[in-house]
Amino acid sequence: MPRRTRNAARRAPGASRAALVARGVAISLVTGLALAATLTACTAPAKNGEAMTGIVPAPISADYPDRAPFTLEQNSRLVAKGEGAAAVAETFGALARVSTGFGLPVVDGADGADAAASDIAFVVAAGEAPDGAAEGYTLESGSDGVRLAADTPAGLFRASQSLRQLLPAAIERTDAAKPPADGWTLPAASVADAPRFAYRGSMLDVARHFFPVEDVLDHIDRIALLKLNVLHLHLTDDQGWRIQIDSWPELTAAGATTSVGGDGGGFYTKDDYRRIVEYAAERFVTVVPEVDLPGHTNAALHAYPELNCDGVAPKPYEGMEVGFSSLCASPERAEATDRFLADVTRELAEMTPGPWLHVGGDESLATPQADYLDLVRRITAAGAATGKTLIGWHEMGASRELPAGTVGQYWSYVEPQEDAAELTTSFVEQGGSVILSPADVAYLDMKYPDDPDGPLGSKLGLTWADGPTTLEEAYGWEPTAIVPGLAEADILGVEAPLWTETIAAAPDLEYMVFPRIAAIAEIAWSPAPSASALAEGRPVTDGGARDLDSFHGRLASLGAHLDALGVSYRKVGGVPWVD
Ligand code: TNX
Repeated sequence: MPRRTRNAARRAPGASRAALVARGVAISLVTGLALAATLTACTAPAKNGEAMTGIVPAPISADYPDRAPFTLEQNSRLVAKGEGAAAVAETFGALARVSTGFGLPVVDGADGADAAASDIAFVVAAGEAPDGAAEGYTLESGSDGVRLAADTPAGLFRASQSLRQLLPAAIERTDAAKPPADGWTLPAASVADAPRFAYRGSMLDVARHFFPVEDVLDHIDRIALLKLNVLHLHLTDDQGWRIQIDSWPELTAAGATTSVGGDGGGFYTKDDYRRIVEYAAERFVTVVPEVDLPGHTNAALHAYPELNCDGVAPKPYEGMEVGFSSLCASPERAEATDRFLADVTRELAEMTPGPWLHVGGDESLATPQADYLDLVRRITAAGAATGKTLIGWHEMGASRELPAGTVGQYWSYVEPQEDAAELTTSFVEQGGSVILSPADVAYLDMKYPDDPDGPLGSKLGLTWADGPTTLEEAYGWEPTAIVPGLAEADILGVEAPLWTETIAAAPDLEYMVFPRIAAIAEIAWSPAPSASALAEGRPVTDGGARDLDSFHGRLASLGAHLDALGVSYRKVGGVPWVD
């Protein structure tokens, strides 16, 4: 079995990259487009002696004609046309200037600067994306230049991530890279692309273990490379409260000092959180904050005795059990509890520009069902009063009084267990939609098979969700084939959660997340398998939209980029990784 490799590329602190990049790009969330799509050849010739190239997630169509490549060089400019194009060009420029050492000035195409053969044009204009898809784009490259075009800045940013993947992997380096042997070339390419689902998420549990801002910024940059557009932060749990709430200061003063296993605590100040939100927005990633209620609340109950039915604060918790804590539904605690719910959701909504607020709702095993329904009603009333659309784990579907549009997040298995399917359908019946995170294929904290006994491998990950989970299992499921009766339009998207009971530092996180998150990103972005493949229950088919050989080949190319970024990913078997 391949062993975990650490790589030599230097890691730059995320902050320095963050500081390099232009700010203030508006978030743009878009709806997915059903594009009747056939996938053309996605694998291009070898580049610079490195790997087969190609894009992850697979585009709708990608052709690599046998023509002269484009070469990025000393005099290349980034020619921006249309509203929002310059900011996207600048984000790409900030990355590519460091590794290439080129100036790569962003110039305004509207001022008559026509793109030359050595330039990259970044264009935002109506009618550029396939079928006008909001995150769709086209990419054309050859010896006469490169043109990225989209209807929206978000689409243009997605195009720039395909550009990033098609360039030599050394483009990712956070120090001045030795130029690749063939120069900074991009194969001649013709790509047309748009996402299948509007919500393509990565979740980080920063409550079981806390991760500093820099780690989160690094993670955002890497998920953006895979065209994910949501970072869900699980901000509170039994082991820690990780977000500053001014009106309830003890939440962080007393509730943030612990984590699983006594590894110390931490929390994000409002400024930290805003930094994360801004860095994400520059990459067209929306932050979804979660406060997990009414269970998973030991840290809050420890900080404020008045939230407990008996008025006594429980001890801090550093174990790994779930389902023992709960807010109190009793009328004697109603004033404090409702004030807590209103203040927390209000402050969180105020610092969150995105449209969503996640209010948890999972595994409230210590809450009697009548109390659970009462508390869910009060939690969602407080959340809805902020104007945000709420998201809850699928258990919240037990309530028939959910605010309009509430989204359910499914975390049972590919084969739904117990009443998970009915609870999930309840969100759709009440006018909402669904995010799919089936734990046996999409939970990134499930162990890999045959984990090495290395310094990190053996202690990382859990197995409860039918684990271990292979890359191929993460890749081999179909969102519309899980909850009976759910149509494509009922599915807002797909998310891969990383729970961190066993994951305490950035290299552990990277090892569990990559490469399996690439499989989830491809399910969320790439065209749906054909109707006949679906009817046969085979989303992964030779030559189809989801072809395992193609995925493995493109993943090897992505691996070279992750190496250059210094990501400590698991080199799973079956992928022709480049050494
Ligand atoms: C289940 S599934 C949880 C988390 C744990 C995770 C560990 C769900 C919504 N909650 O509380 O961290 O399992 O894999």
